Amino acid sequence: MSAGRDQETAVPVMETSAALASAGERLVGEAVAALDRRPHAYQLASSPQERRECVRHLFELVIQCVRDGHVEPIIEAAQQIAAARYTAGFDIGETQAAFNALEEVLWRQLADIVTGDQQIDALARINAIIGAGKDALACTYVALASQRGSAPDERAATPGAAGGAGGSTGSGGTGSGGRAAGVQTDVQGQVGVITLDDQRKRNALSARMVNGVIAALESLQAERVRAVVLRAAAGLRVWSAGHDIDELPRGRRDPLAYNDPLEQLLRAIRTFPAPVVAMVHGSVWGGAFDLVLSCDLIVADETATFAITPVNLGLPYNTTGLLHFLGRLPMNLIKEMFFTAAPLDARKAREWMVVNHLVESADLEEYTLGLAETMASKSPMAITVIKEQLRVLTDYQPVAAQVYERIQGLRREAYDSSDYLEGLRAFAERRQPVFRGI
Ligand code: KGA
Ligand code: KGA
Repeated sequence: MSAGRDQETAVPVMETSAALASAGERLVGEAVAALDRRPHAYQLASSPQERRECVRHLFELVIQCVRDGHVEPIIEAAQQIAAARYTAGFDIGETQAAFNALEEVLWRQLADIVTGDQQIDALARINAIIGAGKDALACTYVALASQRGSAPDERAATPGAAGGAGGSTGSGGTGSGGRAAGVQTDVQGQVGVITLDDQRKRNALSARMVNGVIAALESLQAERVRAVVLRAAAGLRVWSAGHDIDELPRGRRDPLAYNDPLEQLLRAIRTFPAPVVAMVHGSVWGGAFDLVLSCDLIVADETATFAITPVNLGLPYNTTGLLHFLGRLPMNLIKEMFFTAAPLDARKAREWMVVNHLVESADLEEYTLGLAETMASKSPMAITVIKEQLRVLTDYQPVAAQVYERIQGLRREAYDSSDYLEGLRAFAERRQPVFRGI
């Protein structure tokens, strides 16, 4: 993950940090109490005293980040915690819960002591800091786990797949059946290529697949590649079927919450410090469309189609996701695509400037790699900072707390509804859903 993300929240903040620090012991106590009250399914590695120390440590890091105006301290600490938990054989559920409990208490405290625009700023800052910590925790853990779980790809190289002389190859997922299910990573010169390869499930973005891509991005970042191509394996007709519908919560929980693996992947791509190019052959569905739109450029061939399909499932799409669309496409196209769920074909996608380049299938790979190589030959520092500036400028949408809460309330009504369950059931039963609006 890029360590410098969310630095847009770096505004003068002495009042906030002082106000929180002065209430430190009480807030830590409340967070520990909230943590102890929560039902949990994770492994408890620590004593009550150690849990308190952990919460205090996280609290002090949050204060430091607020004061310093950047998120590196919490990222570094979260990476160390993840590595220690992994080495000791524990999962990270306990630390994630500590982050959540702390977030809850800090939000409450800030809502009490800060008002107006400053309150929004302060809440956004806490959100960004704790989000960065949780991201770093999860990504480090996943990267360690997938390094251990990764096996050499037993399959012969896919014809047409990137790789070859001078390239290194790793695998973020393991095989099943004749064709490896998962993620393959190759490096060609200064360009990394991540290949989605789960024909059986049409490259549905399961947690396993997504974590494989996140781990691949992290390893490519460590190798300092200067551009990345994200593609489906050669020969697949479906680029990706979108979020793994089997893994969507069955009601009463936000289906696209902040920590949903796909959401984590979108953030990892958007904050990746080099250009990420989506190379699209075949159909792109639902959350996979959000994924390709989160890439910096899209190159497609004439087989490409794009659909955004939450209305087929009765799923209230998340606000961050809608902002991704708003940042890239005109409102009338967004509405038509969301309201009809109809695929947009490659020619129309070009007309609407969804894709940067539409090329012949036979040329797709060479063209995309050529484009990536051109970007890889330019100044990486200038590219990184321009990408980050563009992200910050387009992502930063101050929304009043009550407006956001209202939107969440409306979304909750939809994902608590019978229609949402009907949408999921209909997909599993391979039939058209019958929506009743309740
Ligand atoms: N999640 C889980 N499993 C999926 C899946 C998905 N998104 N898409 C396909 N599969 C499974 C499917 O259940 C089947 O499993 C196998 O992949 C092959 O699919 O063999 P099984 O165990 O029955 P299928 O349908 O037989 O393949 P096909 O005839 O080639 O059709 C391919 C498509 C992509 C057209 C079809 O599978 C499809 O319509 N999939 C769903 C596309 C979609 O609407 N995705 C959106 C998911 O929602 C989402 O991303 C969000 C968050 N959203 O929209 O808001
Ligand atoms: N600044 C200073 N001198 C320049 C120059 C520039 N931008 N562009 C050309 N020259 C000088 C060049 O050094 C040469 O001087 C003369 O103009 C003719 O150029 O004769 P001298 O003393 O050696 P040249 O290259 O011989 O002419 P040409 O073969 O006709 O080629 C023309 C172009 C425009 C293609 C070539 O000169 C060139 O590539 N120039 C640089 C174009 C460029 O990348 N500009 C961006 C500058 O940066 C910028 O605006 C910002 C802020 N940015 O990108 O962020």
